[in-house]
Amino acid sequence: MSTLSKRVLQRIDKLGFIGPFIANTQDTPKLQALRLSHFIGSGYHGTMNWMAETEQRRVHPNQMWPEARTAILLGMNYGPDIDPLITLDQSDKATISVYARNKDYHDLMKGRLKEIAGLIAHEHEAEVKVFVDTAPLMEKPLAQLAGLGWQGKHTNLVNRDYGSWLFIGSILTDVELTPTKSEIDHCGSCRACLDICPTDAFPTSYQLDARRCISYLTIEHAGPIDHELRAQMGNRIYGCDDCLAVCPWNKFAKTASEIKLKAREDLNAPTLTELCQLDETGFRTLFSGSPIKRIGWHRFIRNVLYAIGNSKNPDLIDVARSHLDSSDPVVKEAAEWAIARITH
Ligand code: B12
Ligand code: SF4
Ligand code: SF4
Repeated sequence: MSTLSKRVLQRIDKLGFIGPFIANTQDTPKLQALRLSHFIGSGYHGTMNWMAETEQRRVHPNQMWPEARTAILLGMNYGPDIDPLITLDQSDKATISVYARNKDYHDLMKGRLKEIAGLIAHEHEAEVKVFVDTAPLMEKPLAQLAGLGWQGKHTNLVNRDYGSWLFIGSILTDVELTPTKSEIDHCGSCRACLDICPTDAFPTSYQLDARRCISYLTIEHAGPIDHELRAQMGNRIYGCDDCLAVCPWNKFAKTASEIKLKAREDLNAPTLTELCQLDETGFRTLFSGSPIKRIGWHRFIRNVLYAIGNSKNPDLIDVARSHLDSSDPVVKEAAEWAIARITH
């Protein structure tokens, strides 16, 4: 078995990655398939049909690419430099999850992963493929196997030095590399992430019912959100960080050094009024290069209107009223709901 060259290691470091952590794809635990099957079988994936459609490819890296022998896992730190939950009790403000306060990590990481993969391909005469988030690959258990961190009770990966503010990038290759040591669970008796969840989205430790998760509801879910759940969303208009932010392992977290992942000043505490007044062009301009652009203007305004309703702030009635004649029935209903929630 071989190892990565000094040149590759230096490049990984220079490009701002944490790692490399290395796993042999054949060591992927069988339990993973059962757990994914339980997740999908319970309907926890909600309307993310792509998860069920790709289940067979997802369960094991070799189901997706039979020749893959090694997974190289790299982390990217996006640690915030302010308390990300500070706006939660400010009724005129919106809370955007930390990962979406600047550039889209998919674009940023993919380019860099390709550069490293290119070097590996050249030096080892190997085939390589790179992945960030969107491919049918279960990145978290693979990252735990390689030692990048462990899956905490909130199901995300936690690293002893960087806490939970980490994106995961993977390179699969057909060359055999010496694996690094896998990580063990360091959650102990803590259950802070489970207790803080505003929508009670954890049926039990280490399992998430995505249908109740605000991240799923605000980003993935099209159409109207269940009334009981939208009322619990507060002013979270894109994603949610509560279970990450409360983790005691973040005491050791370092703030992001990558400038494109540091929060934009204007997205730390935007007002609900200014966001609700955005027209489609304004939305596209404000969120150019941001992951928020992916959900589209209508879904974004839906989320902002739910936050306005939850604010119970009469000063926001007028701005909500401007969407009562929306051509989108979901936005129209969200405006009606918001006004009714403030006035009653
Ligand atoms: C689908 C998805 C979502 C869904 C579902 C999330 C989920 N937990 O499954 C939604 C839209 C809700 C979501 C939200 C978020 N996501 Co997301 N998401 C994914 C995606 C595409 C697939 C995850 C998956 O396979 N889920 C299926 C379940 C079954 O898998 P699992 O979570 O690994 O489940 C394990 C546990 O349940 C465990 N388990 C089950 N039973 C038991 C029992 C015991 C005893 C034990 C020990 C374990 C255990 O085993 C399962 C298999 O390993 C990954 C990227 C990827 N390709 O992997 C990103 C990814 C997980 N997301 C990411 C991020 C950043 C987020 C958010 C923080 C964004 C935000 N701020 O809003 C939130 C976090 C919400 C949360 N608490 O999980 C990052 C996480 C990075 C990290 N440090 O872990 C990833 C890895 C993307 C990336 N490349 O960086 N996400
Ligand atoms: S992201 Fe928010 S809603 Fe989703 S599980 Fe974590 S605390 Fe709950
Ligand atoms: S908050 Fe506690 S239980 Fe949750 S991931 Fe962190 S250490 Fe584990």
